[in-house]
Amino acid sequence: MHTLSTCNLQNLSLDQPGQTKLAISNPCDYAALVMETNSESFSVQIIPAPLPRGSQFPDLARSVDYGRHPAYQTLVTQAGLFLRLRALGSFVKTFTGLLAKRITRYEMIPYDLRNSGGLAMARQGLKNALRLNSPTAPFSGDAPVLASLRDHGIAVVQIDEQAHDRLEAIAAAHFDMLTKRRKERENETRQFEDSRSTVSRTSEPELFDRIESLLHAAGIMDAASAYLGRAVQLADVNPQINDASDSFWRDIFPDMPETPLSPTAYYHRDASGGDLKAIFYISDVGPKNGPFTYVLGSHQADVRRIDDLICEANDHGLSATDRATRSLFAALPKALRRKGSFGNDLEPGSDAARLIAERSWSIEGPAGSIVLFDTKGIHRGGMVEHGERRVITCVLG
Ligand SMILES: O=C(O)CCC(=O)C(=O)O
Ligand SMILES: [Fe+2]
Repeated sequence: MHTLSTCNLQNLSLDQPGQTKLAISNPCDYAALVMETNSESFSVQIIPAPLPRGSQFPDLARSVDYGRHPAYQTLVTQAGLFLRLRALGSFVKTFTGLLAKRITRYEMIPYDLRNSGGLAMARQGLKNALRLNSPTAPFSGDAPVLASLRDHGIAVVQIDEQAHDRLEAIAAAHFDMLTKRRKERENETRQFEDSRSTVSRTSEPELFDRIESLLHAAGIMDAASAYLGRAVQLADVNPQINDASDSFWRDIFPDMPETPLSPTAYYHRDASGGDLKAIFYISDVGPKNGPFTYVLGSHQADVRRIDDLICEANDHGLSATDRATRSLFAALPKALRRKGSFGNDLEPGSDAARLIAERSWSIEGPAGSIVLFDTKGIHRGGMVEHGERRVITCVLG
């Protein structure tokens, strides 16, 4: 496990603020750049990943043998015909829905359009299906954000204090609302989704616009477009609060309370079809505040498209680890028994667990850090042991 480190700082003044034409020769170099939004200029530092770029990465979802796993083994052998048919039916239903989502690139449709439903959303879905997106703007291939994203699957930048303070002030009312909502659910078992809310561009244009202009000015939108090979847009803005009362990452197998928490708990790949996320740290994040953690190089895992789709389908309903969901998952045919959220199921001490530990980068950093990552790489975050962590997670679709 590696934590964020700081080394050689190069201060560069650019002739044209806002441009990020800069090559990093040494992976331990980072640069301070002057960026500009429409109304202000601010500095951005690119934080180097702590390991050299990785080589091929195996498909770790395939490394779990559920037929021999202590929490699944008996469920696999006991599954009767009725349960097997029910599991297969459930899989086919989610898989069909998933295909429709993938054809229309559902996650690329901005929240406001998805939320309105109806014709506007259908039109956008059709446009996506026919690939009628505007082509990517030409972009310098040696820009450091893009280079880090390509090499490691992740790029971390830090914006200066003033730029961060302005964002925090605009987001304050939204975080107050989220705090109130979380308090109301204090006595219930909170799911991960209870820690998040969604900002609508229509109802909170100032916050949405501020984030969008920071992402543009910091070179993140350009890097994302170049990485994905199409013009990306800010699809979702999700303020998020986590604290030590969250339980989504603890008690993995609730019916087996003697099982110690796995060192790879909650590690997963997203089931979103392949987009990027940018997480803004709104509070300082130390080792106990649930730092975002990424397995460097895992974005280049050797995952077959069909296996990825199977994982995504299961992650939409069959990959929770309570006993009832495990029974259903265990009743699937062996070829369908795989998940994108497999970290809970990896056995401590396995080769996969060792590889994850070796290549994990835990991003501890001050408020104002922005973590841009490929959601198909293995990651986790928000597992707060002490205090509170505030972030704004943005989906670039
Ligand atoms: O909260 C975090 O740091 C990570 C959450 C996550 O896995 C995600 O947004 O995809
Ligand atoms: Fe995730």
